[in-house]
Amino acid sequence: MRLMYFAVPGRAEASRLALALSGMEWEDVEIDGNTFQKMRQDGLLPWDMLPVLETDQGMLAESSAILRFAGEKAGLLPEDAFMRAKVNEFLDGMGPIARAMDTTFGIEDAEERIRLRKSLFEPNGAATKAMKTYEEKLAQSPHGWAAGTEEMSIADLKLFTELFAFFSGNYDGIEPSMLEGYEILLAYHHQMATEPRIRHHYRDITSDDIRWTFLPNAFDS
Ligand SMILES: N[C@@H](CCC(=O)N[C@@H](CS)C(=O)NCC(=O)O)C(=O)O
Repeated sequence: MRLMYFAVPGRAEASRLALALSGMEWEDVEIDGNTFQKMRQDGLLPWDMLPVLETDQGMLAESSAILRFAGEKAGLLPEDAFMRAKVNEFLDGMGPIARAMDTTFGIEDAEERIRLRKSLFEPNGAATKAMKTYEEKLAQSPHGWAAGTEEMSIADLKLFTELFAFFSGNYDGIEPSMLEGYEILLAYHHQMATEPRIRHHYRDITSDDIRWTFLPNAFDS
């Protein structure tokens, strides 16, 4: 199988993690802008977007669908139907923050882009609202996992990779200091980053890598 996405964590990192933890054979294919346009023109993208997972049964699109597929193979979905639905609820519930960020990508004027991104983290901003909601859900979770599961699930892979990647420096206007005061999220970061499979996956990542936000002590200072 081949997972195809741009050379950033973004909407593919959770699936990359799930694929890695599944033990299946797969290839991580980084796509540049020209290749993306060509794939689009050639009709290779079911919904005209990335990520996609090329499988021997055909092309699978939509990051959450790919994550569910890879997560199932990795044993990262609960057996109980209700709890599996709660995991799906969490994946879908994370939509607003991603959509809010999406509105900033096409803005060419850097000042305006930065202003808009910072506004997402103001008291009534979409990012603030989402982060408070995540904290509430984590506080209610019996084992500290995102969707209230007994074990780590794909909801955790998505929350951990998509949320903390915002603070990597890759998105101008968003800084690690914006996490200050979010003690529950920071404790959750520690829980995820030190989870043995996650820690092992990122064992070769250094602090100058775009994935530094997934390292155990990333936000200590
Ligand atoms: N709902 C889709 C959204 C995918 C999406 O927005 N992909 C972006 C990259 S993160 C993309 O392909 N953008 C290129 C474009 O729209 O031209 C998913 O979750 O996979």
